[in-house]
Amino acid sequence: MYTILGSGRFAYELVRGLDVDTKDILVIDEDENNLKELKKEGFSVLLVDGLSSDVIKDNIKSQDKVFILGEDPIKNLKLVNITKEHFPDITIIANAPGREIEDEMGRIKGVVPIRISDSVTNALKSALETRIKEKTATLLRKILQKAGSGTVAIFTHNDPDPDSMASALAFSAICENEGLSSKIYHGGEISHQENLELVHLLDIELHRIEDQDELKIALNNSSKVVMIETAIPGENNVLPSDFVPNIILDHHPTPREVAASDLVDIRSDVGALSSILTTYLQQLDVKMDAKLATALLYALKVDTKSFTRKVSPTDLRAAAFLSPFADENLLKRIESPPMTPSTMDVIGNAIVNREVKDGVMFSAVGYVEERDALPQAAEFLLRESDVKVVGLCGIRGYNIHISARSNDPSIHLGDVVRRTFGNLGSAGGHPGSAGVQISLDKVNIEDKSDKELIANEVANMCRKMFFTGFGIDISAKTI
Ligand SMILES: [Mn+2]
Repeated sequence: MYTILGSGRFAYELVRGLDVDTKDILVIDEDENNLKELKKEGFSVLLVDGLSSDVIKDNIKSQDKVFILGEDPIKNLKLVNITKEHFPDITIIANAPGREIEDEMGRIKGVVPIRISDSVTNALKSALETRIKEKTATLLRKILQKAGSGTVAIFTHNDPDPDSMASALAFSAICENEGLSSKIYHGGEISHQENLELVHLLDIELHRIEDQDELKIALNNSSKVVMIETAIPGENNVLPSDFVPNIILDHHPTPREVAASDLVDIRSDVGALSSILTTYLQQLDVKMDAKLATALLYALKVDTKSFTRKVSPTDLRAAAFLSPFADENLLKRIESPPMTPSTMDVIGNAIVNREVKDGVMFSAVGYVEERDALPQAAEFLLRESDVKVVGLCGIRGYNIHISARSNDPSIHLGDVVRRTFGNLGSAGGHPGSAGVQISLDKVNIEDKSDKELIANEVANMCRKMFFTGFGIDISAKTI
């Protein structure tokens, strides 16, 4: 049985929405007008003089589910308390207009407070959002339908990450759906094993722009130019700074106004651009395949740190939509790509050479074949218990590289390495991950051909500086 106390307009909607027999619902109210309509529709109603303790005791049974839907917060709280006095284990859903009442009701066992007016506002807002999304998707389709002959040129930021690659892939699927050819361009390099694995396993075709001539050709052949996850021409992308693209899609707030001739869609409240592209794919009825769904879902996981960071309802809806299409095995293989033998060697040496002081670990591995081995090894080293910071130093070509990682939220690693190494080369990064690159010229070595000597000198210098950077005093002992 469902008992509804203090009916009003919400009760009317609720009882008609409840998927149960009309005889299983009893509405009790003091206002005859509120009950008239319901009575006409066959619901059991009870008109009372006042919602007194006796009325509640006599008309509710302990197994009932109770809704208290009046609009007066104080009265609702009183009714909750009276009902609980008689039936301590009963479930009550109560309208709690206002934060204070909501908090107070929330503390009572078995009471679920809801702010009905908020729910109404949210429903209205989400209806508006849906409408705006539909309109933007229709607008995008119109823009693409007007694209002349040529290729739609999709530009990501220089060193594309999973989110930009998956979003670019989604955009080319949209183009294909409209009967247009497209090409994805980027300027820099694709690094990180996982990213390379993503490109390789999903067979993503990316074109790297090497020089101005190539850029010119790409732009001349394009019917429309789209910027993906990069919004300011010339900043972290190969486009000229005075260029105006047709479309900009991003999910990062931009420091200044950006301009596109056809469409700008930047939603900085969404965790991954891939989620925004997923919405477009849905709205435009683009056929989803395993490759695209896997790429988008992987990107979504990376950008939201497996749904623990900056997740919005749009991201969750995208994940729910994508997961049935995604290839679980493929996803697993991208997430833990096979390691090269030389990376294994680097990890081995890094473990052997490690030194830990006050939770700070430093290790040096001398010359490395792949620069990417350093961050992978640094991440691995951070798994040692009680270690909160790792700095791993290696040499590649004429450069010293340090990959640093931290799991201590009180430390901003990027700031520390910039302070410590900034005057020798490029150094900086994020709170949890940072990097340093220093030319070998900065190290005082007489015999430049003796690689072992160089490696030792570099290790000593970096070790001393790294520990000192974290305020750890060390004697200049040789590793
Ligand atoms: Mn992103």
